[in-house]
Amino acid sequence: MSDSEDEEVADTHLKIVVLGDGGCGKTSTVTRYSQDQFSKSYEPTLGVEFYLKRIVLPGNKNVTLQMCDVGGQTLGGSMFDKYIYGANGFIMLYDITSNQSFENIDSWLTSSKAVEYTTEPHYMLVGNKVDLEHQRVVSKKKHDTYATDNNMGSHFISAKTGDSVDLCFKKLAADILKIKLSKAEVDGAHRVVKAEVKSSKVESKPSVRSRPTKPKSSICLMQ
Ligand SMILES: Nc1nc2c(ncn2[C@@H]2O[C@H](COP(=O)(O)OP(=O)(O)OP(=O)(O)O)[C@@H](O)[C@H]2O)c(=O)[nH]1
Ligand SMILES: [Mg+2]
Repeated sequence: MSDSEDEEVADTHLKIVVLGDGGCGKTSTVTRYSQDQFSKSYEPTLGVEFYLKRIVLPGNKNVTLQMCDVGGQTLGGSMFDKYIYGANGFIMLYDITSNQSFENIDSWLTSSKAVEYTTEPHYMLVGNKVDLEHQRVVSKKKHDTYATDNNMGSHFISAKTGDSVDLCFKKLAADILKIKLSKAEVDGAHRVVKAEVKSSKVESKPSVRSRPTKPKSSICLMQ
């Protein structure tokens, strides 16, 4: 084995900071991405929490993402600048069912831009909770206009189902490193969503003596 085969190429390290109002789903998003888990309960994050994930980008580029999950109550706090120091990229998260969380993106953006960076960070505007599409109050048009006006990438995700979560982080990392993702990588990144469907099938000939039947459930796959 030659020396060059022994040599380990060091991972590129990127700091990705997730910002947004309390309850919009920041912890849920990074937990989904790093551990593939989701919890329905809400425990507000105090200060900041860190998560790591190793990914491989096109060209066999090994990247370690350090994700900083910043609590929604830290905006305007004395530690905020320290949490976001040295960020390479920001995920500006809001909840598509909360107008307030979208309106407040402006405050998060202004605060994050008040800090000095050696290299200008990339920004991604991300609408979370698309599994609650029927409760959407922030229109796609409003989202798109804001992202374009502020030179941000744009995604819609669901931390609950995992829809587009991987793609969102991967795309941000690729943008920062100026790596182009292929169409197949982008299209193939949408995960399969499993939804339980209650069957409303009624027995055709109910017998008076028969016991009441429980509703049956099956798994519906959507892509
Ligand atoms: N339906 C649905 N609920 C979600 C989704 N993401 C998060 N939630 C729920 O929203 C609540 C808040 O989620 P968190 O991830 O704790 O919110 P956060 O942004 O970290 O909040 P802070 O730590 O206070 O800043 C929890 O009850 C989650 O289960 C989603 O994609 N869909
Ligand atoms: Mg949190």
